[in-house]
Amino acid sequence: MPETMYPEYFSVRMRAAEGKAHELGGKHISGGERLGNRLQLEVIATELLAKASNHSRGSADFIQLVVEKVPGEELQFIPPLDVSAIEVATVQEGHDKAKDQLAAAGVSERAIEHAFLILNHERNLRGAAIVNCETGERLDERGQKGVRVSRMDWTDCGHVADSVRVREALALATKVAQSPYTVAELCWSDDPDYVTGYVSSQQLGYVRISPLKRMGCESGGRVFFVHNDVDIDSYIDFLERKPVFIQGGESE
Ligand code: WAQ
Ligand code: MG
Repeated sequence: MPETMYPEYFSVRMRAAEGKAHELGGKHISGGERLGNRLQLEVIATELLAKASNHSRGSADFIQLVVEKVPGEELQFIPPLDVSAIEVATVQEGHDKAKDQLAAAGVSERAIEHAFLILNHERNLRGAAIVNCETGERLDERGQKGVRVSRMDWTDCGHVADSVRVREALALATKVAQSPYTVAELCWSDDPDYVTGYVSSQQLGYVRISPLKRMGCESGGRVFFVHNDVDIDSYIDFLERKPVFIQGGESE
């Protein structure tokens, strides 16, 4: 089939570190992954550079931008997960709520405890850890790097009523939940000034929980809980390479 039958789309990825590049031991500051057409490239690149700058985790002196054309025929359009919110008085209560939600989604106590250990760790991953929902075993072999989900974005980049952060997180969670291997996700930010986190799954939707950590804390990350029968290579390939647009929804 001639390529021109599909509109051209590009994946744009950013990673920023302080001190030196990540692979040389620099401190992870910020990352971002977007999707857009040729006309949107400059705006997206500018937005990602802005995201890397003035960051609460530190001052980036290594920033990498990668632009890659994605196969148009693989593009998928999906609606965002439904959004709900739980407000609690303390971080401990937030953790309890998150654990309840994860258990309801079918994640074992062992797996939940391992995930909290990973996210509370002072040395963050800069991507997600993939954890078996029954045994709690970490399945990816990416070490500190983890797995970065990319090639997802909103179709209507134009209006940003909610914060950019919430839209980015909802897009990521929606893509992750789309895989039949995903049982649930747990996330809170590694940014010291952002204490809201979430638990998400196809069934639960996107459940914001605040607070999930204390102000000033730089620990955070993401854990994707997967079924025991996961094909880990194809799962990681889906997370990193499948282009997905999130379309519509009431989250505005
Ligand atoms: N793929 C996999 N893991 C990622 C990705 C990605 N594309 N982006 C971030 N992470 C991991 C990584 O370990 C980061 O350290 C961690 O998540 C946190 O990233 O509804 O802001 O961008 O109010 O700091 C969630 C709540 C906010 C939003 C999450 O995450 C809301 C947030 P951050
Ligand atoms: Mg962050």
